Amino acid sequence: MSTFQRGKFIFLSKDYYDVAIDLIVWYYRPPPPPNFFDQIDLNKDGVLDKDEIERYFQDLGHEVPEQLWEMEDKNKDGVISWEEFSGPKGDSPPSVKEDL
Ligand SMILES: [Ca+2]
Ligand SMILES: [Ca+2]
Repeated sequence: MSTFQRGKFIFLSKDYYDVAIDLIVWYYRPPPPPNFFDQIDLNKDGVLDKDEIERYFQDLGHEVPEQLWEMEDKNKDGVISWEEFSGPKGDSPPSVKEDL
């Protein structure tokens, strides 16, 4: 009787253990969101400048699209900020230390 209960207890524990492992694996799996902004922003200053955009399209073997700056640089300051960028860019702006 006591042996049976002991065995059952171990069986249940292993089940819970497996579920816990599954949850941990699920929780810590690397997130796969594409973040083009981060890829293009080579100097990691939180904005995309002309050099970075040109280099990015050069690597792709394409010309920089004519309307790109018109469409993306909404405030016309010559750089594309994370807020302005319309492509995949992750969930939050890059952590850049800025003067407040
Ligand atoms: Ca940059
Ligand atoms: Ca801008």
